[in-house]
Amino acid sequence: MSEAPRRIAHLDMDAFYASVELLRYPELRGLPVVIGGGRDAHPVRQPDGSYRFARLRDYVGRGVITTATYEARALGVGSAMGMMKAAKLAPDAILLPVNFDAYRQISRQFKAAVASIAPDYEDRGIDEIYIDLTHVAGETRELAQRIKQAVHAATGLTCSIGVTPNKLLSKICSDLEKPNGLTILGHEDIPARIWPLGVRKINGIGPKATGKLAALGIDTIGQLAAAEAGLLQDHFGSHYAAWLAAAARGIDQRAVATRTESKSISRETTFERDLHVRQDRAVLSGVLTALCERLAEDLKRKGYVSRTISVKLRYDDFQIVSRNLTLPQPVVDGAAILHAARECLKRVPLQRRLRLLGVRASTLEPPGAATLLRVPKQGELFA
Ligand code: DCP
Ligand code: MG
Repeated sequence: MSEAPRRIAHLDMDAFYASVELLRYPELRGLPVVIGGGRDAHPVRQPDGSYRFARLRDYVGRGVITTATYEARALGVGSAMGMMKAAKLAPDAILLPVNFDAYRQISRQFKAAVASIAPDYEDRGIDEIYIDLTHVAGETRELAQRIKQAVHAATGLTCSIGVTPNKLLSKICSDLEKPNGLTILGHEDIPARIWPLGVRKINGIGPKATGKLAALGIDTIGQLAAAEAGLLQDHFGSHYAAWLAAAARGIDQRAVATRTESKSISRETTFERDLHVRQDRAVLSGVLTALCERLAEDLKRKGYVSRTISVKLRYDDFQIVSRNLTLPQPVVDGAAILHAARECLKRVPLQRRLRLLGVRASTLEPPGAATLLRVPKQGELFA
């Protein structure tokens, strides 16, 4: 059975943890920087306002590097290397501590940016996703560029994307032109682009299998594709041998495991600083309106109307409250969602500062079942 060709993207953020740190310390751009220090590595604010940064050469301990900027990688240091070993290669490199909260927040932001263009994606962890572009309109290169721009606009960071007929090839390709790369290829490009690469580039061939293959004289993916089936079976068993042979030919039927059909759709924002309902009314009002508009776009794109709108707040003490409102008629446009969200807000205490604001649409149904509720423009928010 032949299927319509798929268009699968793999997106991986460039030097992710390090790039997030450079957003906070832009003066470090262009320098070798490694992430992985503990509390000792916290930059110290100087009287003149600048920071004094820890250097790798001063590090003592058994910590390992989580990631490094490309400038540091040029000196031979990188993920999983012991820091004292790395210090011999790059003594002047700047050392920063990990800050997972920041990475998680940016991770959510880049995924939301992708979802605004291509909602079907598979989450593969903090800095990578697969995206199914098969049914997204647009020419492949233009679409991938648009996704890269959306990620950059949302986070200030660059990513690299591979687009091919399947996940296996896309995962290889997103790495080929890092950083800020875009690699698009089809099955016909495999001999020229994929076969010269080392077998280790295939996700699923680890260091052990790489060593065993090398002992058989198989170093490149092309050599693997040309290997005798019997030879592979003898050394790897029939199951893994069959997978190796298929992988080397760029064959992979796995589906992009998008989140299961959503029973609700939500949008939320964590603020840079905690906001006060009165002093920051204008900001909050703008944020709420924007969240409702984006939620409306999500609903329209996914082809739903919603009968229940909820708001979620997180206070500065991290307590979360939510309120919902079930409507007599389903809504889909931003103004109607905003109206419902404001009704919900009237029922939550608003004395504390807010860290997060979210809006959710649930009780989803296809449009047409009922006439949509339209609401005239409203005045004050957070009234
Ligand atoms: N990471 C880690 N330990 C490792 C490898 C990675 O903690 N051994 C963390 C730090 C990375 C993040 O995961 O920033 C993403 O891993 P990647 O392999 O995608 O590496 P980078 O994003 O840092 O660099 P690249 O530009 O090569 O993707
Ligand atoms: Mg990455």
